[in-house]
Amino acid sequence: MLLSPIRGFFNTFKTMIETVKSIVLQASKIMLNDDFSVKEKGTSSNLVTSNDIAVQAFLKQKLSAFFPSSGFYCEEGDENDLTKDYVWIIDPIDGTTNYAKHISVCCISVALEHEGEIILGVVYNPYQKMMFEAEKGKGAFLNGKPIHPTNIPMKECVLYTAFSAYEKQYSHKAFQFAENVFPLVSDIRRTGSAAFEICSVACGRGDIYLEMKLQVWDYAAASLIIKEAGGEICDLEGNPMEYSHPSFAIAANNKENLDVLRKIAYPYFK
Ligand code: LIP
Repeated sequence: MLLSPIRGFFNTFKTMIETVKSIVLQASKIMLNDDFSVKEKGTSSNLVTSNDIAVQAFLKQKLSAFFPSSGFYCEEGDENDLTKDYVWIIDPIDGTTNYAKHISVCCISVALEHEGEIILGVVYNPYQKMMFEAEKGKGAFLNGKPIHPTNIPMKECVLYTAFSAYEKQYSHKAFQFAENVFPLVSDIRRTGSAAFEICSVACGRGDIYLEMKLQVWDYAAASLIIKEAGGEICDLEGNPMEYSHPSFAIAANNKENLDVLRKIAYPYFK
């Protein structure tokens, strides 16, 4: 396995994921500092705070030192580069609107991409001290305990979904879909953090998820976590998630619900 020399090196000290979790925990201290400024990124619903920038700079500095030949692809990116062999895909604060309004559902999301696949993912909500993690082929964990999605039918499922806050010209589709799917599920939730919602499905705190036009950094780490937990995730066409461009994301506790949700959604969003 290509990673083994790298893993060999890092096993001398800490495993790669233990080091990444340690760096994310250190970065969360910046996030928990309430003294930050807020700016708009284009529209009033698309915000960035000074702590998004500070968390991202810290993560880049520490991960570059730890893995010098790696590249970065980050939300507040300046030198984004997916051409390196190993690329860190980072959302410094997923759920920035929540963060700016002191709503405690926001996460640091760090993924490691290699040859088009996510091989390591960490999603951390410091307010609820929830550390989600996964390495390819090794299962998924919440605070060190193995996690798995529910296995219940659609009518008992809680659906996480969103309404295209950043591009409101698409919101009518999202609301039409929500109104028509609502009778087929138990209830709907919207937390404002894609990474947190997909990880919540991975650990059975909610059951299915759908969102249009997500950025890669929103779902990269969480997409590995849900797969390693035994859940499912795909795009609107039913294909595996891509990490080189924004995507539609559908996630579910099992394949049956993934296929049903996708077939319901397709006419609204195709
Ligand atoms: C957010 C996502 C959320 C989505 C927002 C935004 P950000 O990420 O986590 O689910 O609805 O439009 O993309 O911008 O806070 O990192």
